[in-house]
Amino acid sequence: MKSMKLTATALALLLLVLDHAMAQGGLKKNLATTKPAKPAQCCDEVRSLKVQVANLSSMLEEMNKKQESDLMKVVRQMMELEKHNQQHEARVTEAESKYSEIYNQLEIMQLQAAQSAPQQSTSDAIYDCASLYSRSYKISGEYKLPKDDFLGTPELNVYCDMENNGGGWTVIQRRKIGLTSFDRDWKQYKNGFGTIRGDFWLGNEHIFRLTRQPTVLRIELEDWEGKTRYAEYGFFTVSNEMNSYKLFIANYSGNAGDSLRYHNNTNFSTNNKDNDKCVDNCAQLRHGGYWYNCCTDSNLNGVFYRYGSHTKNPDGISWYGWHGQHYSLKRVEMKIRPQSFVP
Ligand SMILES: *[C@@H]1O[C@H](CO)[C@@H](O)[C@H](O)[C@H]1NC(C)=O
Ligand SMILES: *[C@@H]1O[C@H](CO)[C@@H](O)[C@H](O)[C@H]1NC(C)=O
Ligand SMILES: *[C@@H]1O[C@H](CO)[C@@H](O)[C@H](O)[C@H]1NC(C)=O
Ligand SMILES: *[C@@H]1O[C@H](CO)[C@@H](O)[C@H](O)[C@H]1NC(C)=O
Ligand SMILES: [Ca+2]
Repeated sequence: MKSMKLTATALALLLLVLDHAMAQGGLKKNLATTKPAKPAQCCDEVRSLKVQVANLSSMLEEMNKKQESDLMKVVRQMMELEKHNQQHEARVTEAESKYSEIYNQLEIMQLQAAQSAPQQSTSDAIYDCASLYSRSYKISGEYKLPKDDFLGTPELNVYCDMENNGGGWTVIQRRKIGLTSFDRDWKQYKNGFGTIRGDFWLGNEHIFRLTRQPTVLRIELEDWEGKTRYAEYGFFTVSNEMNSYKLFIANYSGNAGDSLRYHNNTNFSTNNKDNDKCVDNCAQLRHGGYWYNCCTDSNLNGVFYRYGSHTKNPDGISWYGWHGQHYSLKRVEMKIRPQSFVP
């Protein structure tokens, strides 16, 4: 664009010079009436300038054509990329549904076993994956926790990790597919959303109930290079809704950094409920629901950015203690287990 403008200016200048030369030619002509001279010289100059103008005009035209074709090339490349992206998403969705099918059969068997098991006393109650584990359900997958009148808990579908780090883990959050939006309101964060084998938030109300007994939180992270890190908190609980699901954590260990500490003792915020400690609206800025302070040292419910765009935004799925604020992770899992659990 710039070079085109320059050329246009040059062309204008040249035309000015041409004008000037013509004027001078005219003057010379006037003089010629009194004093005979060589009119051929002036006309040669004008002719050569005219040729140069024609030359410049054609160069300008050529440049315009080239720029147009460059632009078309970029547009075509962008369309190609977009198509590629869509194909990728379709493959991910397809893979997810295949995965679900495979596990469906196994899951039904697990559910039947869990539900036909007799419940004698409260200590035998199935209220999380740890209690299923101690009843010898040691295969990871989706389970249905029965309604418990004594504990006042409703029926709940959960994903149990029965294999990693001793098993008995109830998964409360997962990010791995990236098609489910986590920019949701208070009510959705309260009751939970997403698919239990894919990306989901279990729900603040359920997390509150599950963490009434002393609970351990384990956070597993994976980056786009396939490396993994973890952060574990020996103590984790959230308050009830009246107290805005306020977060308490303690006793960090791990290799990812203590990036939830900054969020300790803060209320939960969503895009329609600003409970953060900031003049800004952190949930709206970071596009998620979380225990926002002012605003983040981690943003595990942020926006899922795919490889290529994962380092460009401040509202991604970040854990500052590992990759800083501008790196959106590829995979996250948050899971809980009673402190008293013995593998
Ligand atoms: C314009 O002039 C340059 C050099 O003076 C020459 O190489 C080129 O071929 C000319 N272009 C046209 C279209 O006449
Ligand atoms: C943290 O760990 C210490 C040492 O194991 C323990 O005494 C303390 O009770 C733990 N804190 C919480 C809040 O669980
Ligand atoms: C958290 O929420 C409670 C009520 O839900 C409120 O009393 C308290 O001041 C809030 N704390 C902060 C730090 O905003
Ligand atoms: C969180 O705050 C509590 C006090 O409310 C404190 O005991 C605990 O150590 C803090 N946790 C971390 C990880 O700093
Ligand atoms: Ca605010």
